[in-house]
Amino acid sequence: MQDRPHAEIVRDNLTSIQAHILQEERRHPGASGDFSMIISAISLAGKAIAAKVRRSNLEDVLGAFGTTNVQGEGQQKLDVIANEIIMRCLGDRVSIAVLASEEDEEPTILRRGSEGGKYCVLFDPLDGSSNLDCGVPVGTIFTILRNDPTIKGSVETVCQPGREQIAAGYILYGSATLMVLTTGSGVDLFVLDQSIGSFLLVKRGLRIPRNSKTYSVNEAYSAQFPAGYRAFLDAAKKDGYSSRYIGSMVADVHRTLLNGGVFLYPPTTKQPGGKIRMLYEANPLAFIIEQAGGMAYSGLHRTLDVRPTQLHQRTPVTMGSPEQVDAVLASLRKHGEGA
Ligand code: P6P
Repeated sequence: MQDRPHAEIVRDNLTSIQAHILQEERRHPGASGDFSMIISAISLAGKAIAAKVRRSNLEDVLGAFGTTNVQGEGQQKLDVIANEIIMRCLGDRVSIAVLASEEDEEPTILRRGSEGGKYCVLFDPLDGSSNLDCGVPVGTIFTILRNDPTIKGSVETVCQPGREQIAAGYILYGSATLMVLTTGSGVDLFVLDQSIGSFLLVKRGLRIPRNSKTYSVNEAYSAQFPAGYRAFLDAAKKDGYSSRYIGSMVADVHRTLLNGGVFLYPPTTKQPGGKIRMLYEANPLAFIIEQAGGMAYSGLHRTLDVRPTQLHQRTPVTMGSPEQVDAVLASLRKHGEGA
């Protein structure tokens, strides 16, 4: 089947992310504008974090902060700074009930549903931050869920299957600062024009290539992978695949979104449940990949159908082009695992 063009390249108008969201909002009669205010706050946080990342080798913001986060990982100074920036940008948005961050053990309750909290925002403030010191791209990942005021606990409120997401995206701090966003009607790409301080729409309706012979995995752990994953990688090598692995999931998934292929973080003997966090890494990125025509699985389960039970739970991930993800799933089924 002929692939749809990978995207509609936007050259005619200058459309900022704010204008784009307002246009999208007009497609939903009765929209209150609360949602647009959240996306605008995330865009502001992204610009502020980008400024910090760009200057990270000039200011004392690199290296370890000296504490460990709930994941038991050493926090980088910029992890803490990025987390604070996002909290400050989102904190005054009256439509947000709960904020949850990779860096914080518990969610932050800003206001109860009865006080107007319609949404929950979850985020990984700086994914891949351990790569910062060597200039490797890092990213902010975010997702927006509806707040159900009838649910008492903040953790229970945010532990929703990924298919409930109403928006998700990431900001990639790389050679350029990019924002990729879906609100459930396809995937759009924005680039930060630093000369005017605005994220501008450059591609509308991104589509992932159906088939591309590239895999992205940390092969150093392959001896620890279940047999089905190892068999897929062995077959791929014989079938002329190339390998690309940056070690920052946002960068690896962004490349996969644009060029195709498959990103994998399988279970290992060291982390049998996988390493990638379900709620604020796997789910938002899976939503984007699916909205672009790709597939995203956790073992043999569609990632967006998994019902989370813990805020920081982890999952194995396989996401990318349909042909490649199907090949991984076939290998897992053949070797009887991945459940
Ligand atoms: P490894 C970064 O810490 C991260 O969570 C993802 O961004 C990245 O894909 C993964 O870990 C890299 O893990 O074990 O290959 O270093």
